[in-house]
Amino acid sequence: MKLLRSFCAGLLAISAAALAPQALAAPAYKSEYKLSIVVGTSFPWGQGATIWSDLVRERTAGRINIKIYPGTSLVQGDQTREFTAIRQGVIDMAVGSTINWSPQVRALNLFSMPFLMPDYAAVDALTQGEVGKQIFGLIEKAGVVPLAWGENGYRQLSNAKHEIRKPEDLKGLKLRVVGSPLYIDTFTALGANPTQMSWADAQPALASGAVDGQENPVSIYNGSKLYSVGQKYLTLWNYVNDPLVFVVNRDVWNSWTPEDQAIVRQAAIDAGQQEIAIARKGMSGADRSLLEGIQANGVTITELTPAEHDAFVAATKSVYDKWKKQIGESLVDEAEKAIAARKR
Ligand code: X2X
Repeated sequence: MKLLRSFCAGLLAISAAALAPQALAAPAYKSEYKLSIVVGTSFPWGQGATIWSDLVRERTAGRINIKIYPGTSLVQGDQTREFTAIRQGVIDMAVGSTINWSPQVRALNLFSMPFLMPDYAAVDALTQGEVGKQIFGLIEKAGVVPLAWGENGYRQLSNAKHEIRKPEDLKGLKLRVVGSPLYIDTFTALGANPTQMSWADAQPALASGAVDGQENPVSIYNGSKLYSVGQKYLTLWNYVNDPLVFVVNRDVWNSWTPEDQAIVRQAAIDAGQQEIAIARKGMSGADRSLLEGIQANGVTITELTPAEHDAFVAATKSVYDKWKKQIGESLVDEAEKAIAARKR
C-alpha cells in the first residue's frame, strides 16, 4: 500500500513537472490577427471592422494588431463557411452577418423571419435585450466568443425587370439569395425562382443577367453600384434586417490577458455603436440623401403603402410559422414579446 502510494505520488510529481512550464508560460500573442468581413472597407460593415481594429491597436498600444480580410477571402468567398473557419482558427476574428452564420447557429435565423422586425426600435429590442443575450450564449456554445452587435441593415429588393409592389410581381423572377434555406422558402412562397450563391458570385451573375435580381441593404446595393448593372427597380419593404456580430476565436481570446480582453470587448461595443449609426444614415426621416443619390442614377424606388405591405406579410405567413418551429417557439415568442414592448 505504502509502495503504491509513493508510486502514485511520484507519478503526480512527474506529470506536474511536465505540465508546469506550459501551464505557467504566458501564451504568445500573434504578430497579426486575421479579421474576416464579406464586403470591402468602404461599406458601413467594413467601416465598423476598421473602427474596431483601430481602437484595439490604439488601446493596446499595438499589442493586438488586426488585419482586415474583405471578400471573405480566408474561405475563398464562401461566406457560409466563415463561422466554421472562425471556430477552427483559420480566421481569428470577424464582423459577420447573422445570415451567413445561421447554418451553424440555428437561432440566428430569427433575424431572417419575414416581417418580424417592423422598425429599428424592434431590431434594437432584440439585439440589445434579453434575446440578444440568449443568442450570444448560443454563439458561445457553438465555440466562438461574441462581443458586440453591429448592423448590415434592412434588406431591400432590387431587380432589372419591373417595379415590384405586390407578391404577384415576383412571379418567375430569378433572384439571387444568400445561403440560408429560410430565404429559399420565403421567395418560393412569393412565387419567385430563388437561387443560392455567394456575394462574390452574385455580382457577375447580376451583371451578365444570369439572375434578374437580389436582396441586400441599400448601403450594399449602392456601394456595389448595382444600378450600373441594370438593377433599376428597388423596393423598400424592410422584410428582414441583418445584424452583424463582432467575434473572436476562442483560443485567441483565451490567449489574451484579462486586461486586453476587456479592451477588445469595449472596442467592439464602441465600434458596433458607431457602425450601426453609419448603417442607418441617409435612409429615413429628414436625411434621405442615400436614397436621393440612388434615384439620381435613374432607379425607381418603390415604397409600399400599409395595405401593399400587408399583402407581402400574408404571402409569407406560412414561412414564418414553419421557421418559428425550426428556430424554437420559445425564442421566437420571446422575440415577439420584446418587439411588442419596444420603446418607440
Ligand atoms: O451576401 C450578401 O448578400 C451579404 C453581403 O449581404 C451578406 O454577406 C449577408
